[in-house]
Amino acid sequence: MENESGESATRNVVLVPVSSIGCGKTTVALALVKLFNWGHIQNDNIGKQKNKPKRFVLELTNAMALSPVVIADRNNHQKRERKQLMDDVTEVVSDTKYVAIQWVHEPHQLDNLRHVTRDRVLSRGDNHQTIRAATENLGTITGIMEGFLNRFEAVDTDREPDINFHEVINLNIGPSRDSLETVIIRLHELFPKIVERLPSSEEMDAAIEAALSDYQVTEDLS
Ligand code: IDP
Repeated sequence: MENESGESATRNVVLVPVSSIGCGKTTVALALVKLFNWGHIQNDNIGKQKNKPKRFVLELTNAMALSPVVIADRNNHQKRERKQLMDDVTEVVSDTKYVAIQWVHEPHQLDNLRHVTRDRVLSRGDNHQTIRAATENLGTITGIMEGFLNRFEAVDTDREPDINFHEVINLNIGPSRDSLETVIIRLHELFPKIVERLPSSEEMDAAIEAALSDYQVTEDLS
């Protein structure tokens, strides 16, 4: 991790979720947008196109011009995705600080993680572009989800590319309200000029409620 302090940073922070399907990354991102009006680039809103990773970075760097913090909403569950993101963003904005928001996938947590994420994905029914839980075969859905778990590469800050993270915020699978609070408290400590004030508990509750109810279909299956 970089030693450089974030205390004086006022912009160019990219939040990088490291996740599998259903952990709550879009929910937390939507709540952060409600509270802070930060940029939020959702991979699935880009649609299918030839060089989707480049397009994702283009949208991200455009959003960085408008907002001090931008959320790179895709799973980023493999090192090659994190490398592409950091290499391509840094080429455009050299002083970018990357903060990983990792939903920890340690072997002893996987059973619980599977249970929680399957329940969430199945209960959202057909409100999803690619996983139509109400009509798809259960095995197909769990197969797609297992694929993400099998490919998941934990953040390893001793090595490239994760050595380039300014900070890693680790989360356990659980209520997104808890994840939101953990992320905000740490960002306030890391970047006091950006997160000047901690929102109240009621403000965080309301942001999560709104995020859960406006949920828009945005799964990243690439
Ligand atoms: P992902 O972006 O990591 O795949 P989300 O889309 O944020 O995960 O969440 C997956 C589903 O679980 C969504 O339907 C969302 O509304 C729901 N969900 C997220 N967080 C919570 C929670 O804390 N409690 C109950 N349902 C949740």
